[in-house]
Amino acid sequence: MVKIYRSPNVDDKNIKEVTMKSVTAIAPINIALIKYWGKSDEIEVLPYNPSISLSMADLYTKTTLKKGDQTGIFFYLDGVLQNDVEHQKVITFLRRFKGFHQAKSLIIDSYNHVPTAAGFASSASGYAALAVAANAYFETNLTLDDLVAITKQGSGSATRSLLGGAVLWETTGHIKQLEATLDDYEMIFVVIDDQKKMVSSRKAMQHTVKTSALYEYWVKKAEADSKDMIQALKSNNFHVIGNIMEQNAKLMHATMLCADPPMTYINDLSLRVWDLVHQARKAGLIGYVTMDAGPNVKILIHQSDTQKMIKHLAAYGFNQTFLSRIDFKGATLLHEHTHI
Ligand code: 2P0
Repeated sequence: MVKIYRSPNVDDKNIKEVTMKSVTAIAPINIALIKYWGKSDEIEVLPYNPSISLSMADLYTKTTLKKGDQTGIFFYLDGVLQNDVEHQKVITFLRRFKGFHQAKSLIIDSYNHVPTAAGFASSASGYAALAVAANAYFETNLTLDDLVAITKQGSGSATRSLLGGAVLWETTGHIKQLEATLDDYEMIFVVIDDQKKMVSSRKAMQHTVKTSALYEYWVKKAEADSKDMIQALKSNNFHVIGNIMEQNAKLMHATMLCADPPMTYINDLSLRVWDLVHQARKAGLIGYVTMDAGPNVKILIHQSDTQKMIKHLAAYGFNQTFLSRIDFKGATLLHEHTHI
């Protein structure tokens, strides 16, 4: 049976529908070079330290908003009508757009263009695409700052998916695109585990902030790393970018390991891949590793070296890999159709 989800406060007599159209937006996922790990303000969703990410051109979410035939809010992800919990998340997010309350019928149709069973979370691209689509659908004409303020309520890292290239998310909550030449950069994603993560990043970062003996040091070091990364990106120094990225990821995971009780997303296979990339580097094949809230490994590399690295990993049994180039557009409105 199909459930009907109604937005609250709908007054049938007084409905001004703005919804005679369909809008579609896409947003890239992003991979952090300098990680976001902990909120100084849980309500406003402000990060303790600045973070910097690269948007990914080939991994994205595409979301269409359109009027449905039935009364209610219907949220589909990859063609599947979502459960109550997922509907509530989306409705809570969309309530921040003026005009949402007046929508008596709305279909949210979202597709994650990330290889299936890859175990890569796409909440960042999902909320960024939804924000940009909703801004057009409800004709709210929000500024980038306003969009950031809404998007971070969905997921902090989603703010960085609003822009392309290298993106800085500051502790004040603002985002900006950094000066960087990244044309020949690529990211290899090595699939270690395709299962949903055991502990959500939201919970894991709260636990780390509260209990990790390393947390204060993490914040200071991430601030310094951000400054150094901004310079390295500006001068397009691949080795410096890669080294800072690797050190920063290690410190984030070490900070989690120092939480009480300790926690980690790294497993023995992640470490094995990390080691293989190091061995390759010693032999002159240069790639740098980062990891997020899961055991999968990402490798930043020049496009000309990608196939060699993939072969090297496959020789040791790591043959589930996929690639992305860098995205330079950020979240983008694709089309807007008005139906008569
Ligand atoms: C990042 N991660 O900078 C870090 C590194 C995961 C590891 O941002 O609580 O989903 O919704 O703001 O943005 C994942 O955390 O967390 C994340 P919330 P989010 O990419």
